[in-house]
Amino acid sequence: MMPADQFLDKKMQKLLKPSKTPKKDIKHFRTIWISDLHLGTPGCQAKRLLEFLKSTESETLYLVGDIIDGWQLKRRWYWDQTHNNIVQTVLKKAKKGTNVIFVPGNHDEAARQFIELDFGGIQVRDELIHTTANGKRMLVLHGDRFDGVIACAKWLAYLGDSMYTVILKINQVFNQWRARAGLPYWSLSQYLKLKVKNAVSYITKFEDALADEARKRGLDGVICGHIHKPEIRDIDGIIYCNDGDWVESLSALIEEADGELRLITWHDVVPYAQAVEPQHIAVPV
Ligand SMILES: [Mn+2]
Repeated sequence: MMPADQFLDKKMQKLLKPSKTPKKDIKHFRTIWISDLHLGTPGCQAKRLLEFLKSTESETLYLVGDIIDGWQLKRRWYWDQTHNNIVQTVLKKAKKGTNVIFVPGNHDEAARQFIELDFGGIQVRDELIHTTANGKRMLVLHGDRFDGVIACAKWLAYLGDSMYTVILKINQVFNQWRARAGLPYWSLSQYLKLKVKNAVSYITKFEDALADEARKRGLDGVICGHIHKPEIRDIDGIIYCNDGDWVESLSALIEEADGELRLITWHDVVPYAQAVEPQHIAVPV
């Protein structure tokens, strides 16, 4: 027989285990696209992402780049249990029959050497064409190749990366001061991102470039990530979709059984989501 304390221990462990999403609350989709998770940085909203992964199921799951942030990990190691759980959850999905496809981005470009290989049921691909249930042919890629800053000068992007780290530090101190003065949290990095990158024209140029590429190839649309701006819109007859990110928007692109493409956020699928907004830490695209 089991000693009483050991028995109680087991009981307690069971009670303390985080509650699983009940089966009836799991949302099913034909396809899910997520990108820009930036695992390996404190900016990744890992808990929310894990909740999202556990609350959804799909025939195919695309990881559209910047999944693990190699740039940041090289500089400073940040990896906790939640980050492990995310990787394990994705591997488990692959094992249970979800078609998992990983399209590396610029922050996980090290994985680009494994393109065309399969790992633990995960297929690594540079880009591919997804055909929706209603026959739309969509180009799937991360999108950094069409980002002027990154394509022209890699060192400039690296510089931007360390700039953000500095900005984060300043932001922390600044907000400690604001908190003491009784003022609410204000995101300096968000403000600077808008100013420095001249965001509107930058984003429009990016979106147009991707739509052009799809048009050139005779496709119906494009699905990408990279700029951390979730979007679905028609650009001169081309469907432009961006699945957003898990640093700021906590968003995913999904395909319903009938082929309809929609953007959803963590709020839409996690039934026990609290109204508390996560605190955002900027991560460069
Ligand atoms: Mn990127």
